[in-house]
Amino acid sequence: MCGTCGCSDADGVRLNPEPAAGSVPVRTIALERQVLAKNDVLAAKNRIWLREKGILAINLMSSPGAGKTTLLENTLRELGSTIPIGVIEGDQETLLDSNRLRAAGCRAVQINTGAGCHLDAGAVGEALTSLDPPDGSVVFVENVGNLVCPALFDLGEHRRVVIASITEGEDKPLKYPHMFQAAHLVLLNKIDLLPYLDYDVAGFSGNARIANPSVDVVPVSATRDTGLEGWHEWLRANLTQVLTA
Ligand SMILES: Nc1nc2c(ncn2[C@@H]2O[C@H](COP(=O)(O)OP(=O)(O)OP(=O)(O)O)[C@@H](O)[C@H]2O)c(=O)[nH]1
Ligand SMILES: [Zn+2]
Ligand SMILES: [Zn+2]
Repeated sequence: MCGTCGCSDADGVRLNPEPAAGSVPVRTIALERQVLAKNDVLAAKNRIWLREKGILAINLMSSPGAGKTTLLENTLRELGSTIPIGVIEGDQETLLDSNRLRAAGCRAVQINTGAGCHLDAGAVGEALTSLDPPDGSVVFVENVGNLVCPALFDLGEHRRVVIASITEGEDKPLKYPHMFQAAHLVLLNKIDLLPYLDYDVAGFSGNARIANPSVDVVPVSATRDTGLEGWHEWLRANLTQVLTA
């Protein structure tokens, strides 16, 4: 468990005991989880640094294995020749993902968080300095695979993209609402597997909009190149917005 984000203590826990027949739950303990003030200060520094260099930073979040690195490999293949792209990789251990992205032809810096379950603004600030991305580029931050803590930590990024995959079930926006509330865009990945699963795409989109009424949901397959035009358009439009802001 993470020692800094509060996920290992009782703050934020709601206790919902099984109700006796005909009754409602007796009590609910609702305590808000605190976002670390120090992280917010460092996130603000990252934001200023990124603005001065005209860099679009995107925080990519999902549960483990939803397809973040595969989407990045695909994006590099499709857009890497027209948009300079750098990646900051977050995983508890290994260089596997940064090696995949370097093999795909992009500069990548790996952060290993050890026992930590999310990236924070301090680590991302150091990685930005090490990555040294060119002005006018896009920096993707692939967060640690986790639908909980990464939603709480501002990294100084401009946009947050959440990837869900259809093998996870339609209910994830309801169970992990903070992650979906934080999203500027939701990509629903692995739709090539739809013929093999009982999965309700419209149901998932409805659940995502319960958490975040204005969010767009784009169904894609990162391995089969399906639906990715919408992702590319979103990326180009957001890069233009940031560069002209
Ligand atoms: N069928 C299918 N498989 C996919 C798709 N995208 C990714 N995968 C597979 O899903 C697995 C995990 O993909 P990754 O890209 O490593 O996922 P990740 O989110 O980066 O994983 P972590 O960094 O470990 O959290 C791999 O076996 C991918 O080939 C897709 O669109 N369709
Ligand atoms: Zn945590
Ligand atoms: Zn990955």
